[in-house]
Amino acid sequence: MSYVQRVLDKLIEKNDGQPEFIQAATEVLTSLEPVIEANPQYEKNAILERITEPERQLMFRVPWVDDNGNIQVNRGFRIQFNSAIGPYKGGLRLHPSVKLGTIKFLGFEQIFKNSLTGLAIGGGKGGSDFDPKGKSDREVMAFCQSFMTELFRHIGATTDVPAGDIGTGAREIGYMYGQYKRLTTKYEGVLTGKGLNYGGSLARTEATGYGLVYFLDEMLKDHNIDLAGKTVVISGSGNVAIYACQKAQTLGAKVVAMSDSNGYIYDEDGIKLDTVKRIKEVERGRIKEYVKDHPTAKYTEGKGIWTIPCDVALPCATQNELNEEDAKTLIANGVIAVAEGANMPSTIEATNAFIEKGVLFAPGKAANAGGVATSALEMSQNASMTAWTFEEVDGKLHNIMKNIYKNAAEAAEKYGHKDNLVVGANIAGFVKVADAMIAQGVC
Ligand code: NDP
Ligand code: 2IT
Repeated sequence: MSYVQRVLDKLIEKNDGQPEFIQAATEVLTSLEPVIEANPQYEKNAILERITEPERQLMFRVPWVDDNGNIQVNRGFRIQFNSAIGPYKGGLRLHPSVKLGTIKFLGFEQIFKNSLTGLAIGGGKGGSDFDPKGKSDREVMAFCQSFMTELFRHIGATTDVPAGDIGTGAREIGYMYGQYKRLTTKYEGVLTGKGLNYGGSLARTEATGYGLVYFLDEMLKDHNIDLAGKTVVISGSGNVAIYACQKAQTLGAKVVAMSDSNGYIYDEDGIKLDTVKRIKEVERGRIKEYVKDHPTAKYTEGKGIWTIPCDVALPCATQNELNEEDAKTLIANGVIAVAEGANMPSTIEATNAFIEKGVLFAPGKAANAGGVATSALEMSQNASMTAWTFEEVDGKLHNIMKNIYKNAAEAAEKYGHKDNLVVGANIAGFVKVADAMIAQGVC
């Protein structure tokens, strides 16, 4: 039995009830086969056993008082997965579906993503099963303060730097930053995605979505395809989806659909992003309200966004939102490219279906790395007590995304899987971390 298979079997045995983590580990480890075979030092140094075991996993009680005076209890998580190439770095997810296995899969992906950025950031992730939806600002603040009251002792500007993810935006980061400062008396870059008037970086809000489209554009250009004039479908209508839509529209594409967890809108004239931004960023409302402003658009309750014919699909909501059947529908409708804004939005079967049919496929850990890369730029600005212009940050982001594409494409070709960016991204991300682990000895 191969080294990869032995490690995977053991992981499955040891991580009962963590299907998403097993899914992510299976995808990564399987695609590393060629590099593992060519480099026996990885097995000799037990790199796969070590890289799949978090350095530290924190789980804690988060009690807070709601607006009716009742005590609520949530569960907090922070997984400090790998610090071989830099301080732990990764977002905080606030969503009722969050379990230990969710954070573990996200933290594991983050190791390779962060390595791909070329910057000095290790892998980590955290969050809670707290649901910010429908809560008052005061309730969100009470939760965030309680969450940070435990988390603060485990993080720091050169130790572990959390950021946003699903359910965690500027409001939540602000409340958490205030509490960190109060508990530690330190004004430091311990969180990224901060407000612009207290250490945040210009272009961080836009970075994941913009970066996704920069990566997509690079991949299309490499195959002599122009994004301008293409029809695009984007799932989700949160931070990543909104700025992916903005950049795609700027580059001349026509975005015709967006969604939230209740349903999707289809606007054949092209999505009016100002309306989506108002509903989502200002009113914290539902996507169905879009049709009130634009009655020719259509709202459909439930899943089904992938049945809309398009040239480019950008899944930007959540994990496993695009399954094999969705992939077959997209392929039958002529999709040319799929680029993942979310983390692991395509199931393994869906990914394989795209690759087998020659659909250009950009895996999340490469395509959505612009967010964390810009977070690392925010850390640099905080450490040097400077602030760069929007153009400076955006220019660096653009270059980083071009480099990630180039490195992933070259690694894929070098190991005999030309154009397979799943293999290429996993290998390119892995090698840097694995070599650093070997250099640092058994730890
Ligand atoms: P937001 O909270 O801003 O938006 C999430 C969007 O996805 C919302 O439209 C939400 O709908 C939808 N969604 C979330 N969970 C589900 C679900 N279980 N089923 C259906 N729809 C769902 O989060 P982000 O835009 O920040 O994150 C989106 C994805 O991108 C995540 O996978 C995240 O990990 C990933 N990502 C984020 C980065 C960032 O910088 N923010 C960086 C890299 C990746 P609703 O409002 O109805 O819940
Ligand atoms: O999944 C991700 O890369 C993020 N949610 C962003 C993490 C970060 O530290 O900016």
